[in-house]
Amino acid sequence: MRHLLLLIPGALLLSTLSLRAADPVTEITITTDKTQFIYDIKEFTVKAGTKVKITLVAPQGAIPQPHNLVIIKPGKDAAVIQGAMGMMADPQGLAKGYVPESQDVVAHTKLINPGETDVLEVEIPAVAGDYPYLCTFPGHFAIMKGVMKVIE
Ligand SMILES: [Cu+2]
Repeated sequence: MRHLLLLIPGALLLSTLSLRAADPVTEITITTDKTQFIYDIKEFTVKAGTKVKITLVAPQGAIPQPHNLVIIKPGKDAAVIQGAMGMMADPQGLAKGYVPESQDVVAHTKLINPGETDVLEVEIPAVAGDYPYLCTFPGHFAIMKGVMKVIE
């Protein structure tokens, strides 16, 4: 009995430490659909000022269309979509992943094809709000989208 009492504080301390170490980085895997231009996760929540590691997965056997994931500042999705559409006439559009150079883009993956993955590490902005994410490949952004909710 005496031994048990002595062990408990150590165990508590250890679990507190490991929770703290794991806290700042949220890991999330977002998979593109095999037949539709959609993500399996359309909303997730993270704390302002932390980090999120997003693994974008395009499954094997999906229809041969490239996808990316572009995180955008609140309310700026229309502006970024307009920029992406402007790149359709740009011979370098595909090479640039159809991601416009814009202050409104927080972070983005590269375009990936079926069977590929890309990992994106994002420093979550300090400002809370709804950050849209979408695929900027032409024709996809209308439905291939979600929201990263940043909370205080
Ligand atoms: Cu797409």
